[in-house]
Formats: sequence, structure tokens, C-alpha cells
Amino acid sequence: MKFEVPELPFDKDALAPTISKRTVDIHYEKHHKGYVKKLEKAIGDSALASKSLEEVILSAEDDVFNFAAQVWNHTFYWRSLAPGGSTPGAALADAIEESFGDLPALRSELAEAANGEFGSGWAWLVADATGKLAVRSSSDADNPLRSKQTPLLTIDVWEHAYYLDHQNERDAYVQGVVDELLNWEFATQNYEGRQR
Ligand code: MN3
Repeated sequence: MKFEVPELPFDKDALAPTISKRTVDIHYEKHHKGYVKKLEKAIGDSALASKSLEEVILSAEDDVFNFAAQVWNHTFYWRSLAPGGSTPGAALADAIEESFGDLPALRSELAEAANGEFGSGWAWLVADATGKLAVRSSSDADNPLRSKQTPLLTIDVWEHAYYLDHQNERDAYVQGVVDELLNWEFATQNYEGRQR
């Protein structure tokens, strides 16, 4: 398989009760891996077959873009989550203070973006080349790579991410993720390794 789905960085039951084992199982095994199959079918043996996933995202359109971005977004989503809590490293903590005031203010801005995205999409914490942080959301498969922003964290707000556990209450899922499951160590690595 050319476009690989990495192993989950935690046990499937590690995110409960905010995200149940069953949701992780279906989301990872069916949705995430399903996007890889759809991507490989859509690309076939075209010129894109020799490109990296990031190159496909930056150059493809329509279905091929959607499938490639969904593969990338889901890999990034799993890495954005971590059971047990973590804290931002020093450089990221400084940037959070400068851009949002403090971490609770950033958490509530992320929750607002995640709850406010109409329909299916993603909420993101991103950095620009100068290190300034911003919260944004995107629709469907779209992601910040095409607007030259460095993603630091993401929250999947497609219904398949929460409906089995929370039905229509997206805000309950979002609050649990924002308060307890975001991987600030991963965000710190992404911030320190960003394009400048
Ligand atoms: Mn999803």
C-alpha cells in the first residue's frame, strides 16, 4: 500500500468516554482506511501515483484532492489526540499567550470553531510563517496546507467522529476533546518544526 495509514498512537479504548472504542474502531478501520482505498482507486496509475501525499494535496482537485486530504487529515487527527493530558512546550506556550492571552482562551476559541462549522469539516490550530497562531475551521476535506499555514492540531467534526457517542450533541464531544484529549506535545513538535 503506497499511502499508508499509521498505527493508532493509543489503544482504541483510551479516549473513552469522550470517544468510545467503537467510534475509534469504525472511524479508523472503516473511514480512515476507506479513504486510502478510494484515493488509490481514484489515482490509479496516473502521474500522481509517484507523488507524496502532501504533493497530491497541493496539486490535485476534486475527488483526488478530497480523498488525499481526508487521508492526511485523519492521520493528523489521531496524532492530535492523547489520553492523559499534556501541556504546551515553552515556545508554543509563549505563542499561545501572545495570540490568545492564555490556554483557556485558546481552548474556548477552538471549541467555538469546532461547534460553529456548518456541516462536515475540521477545526484547526495553525501557525503562520512568523509563528503567529490562529484558530480556523474548514469544510469537508479542506485543510490548511494549501493556504501555507502549518497545522498544529485538528478536531474532526464530521458526524462520524461523534454521533455514536453523543448523537446530535457535537458540543459535548468537542468539549471533551478540547478539555481532556488534545495532544499539546504534538502541537509543540509541529510548532517548533514549522515552515519559516
Ligand atoms: Mn473523520
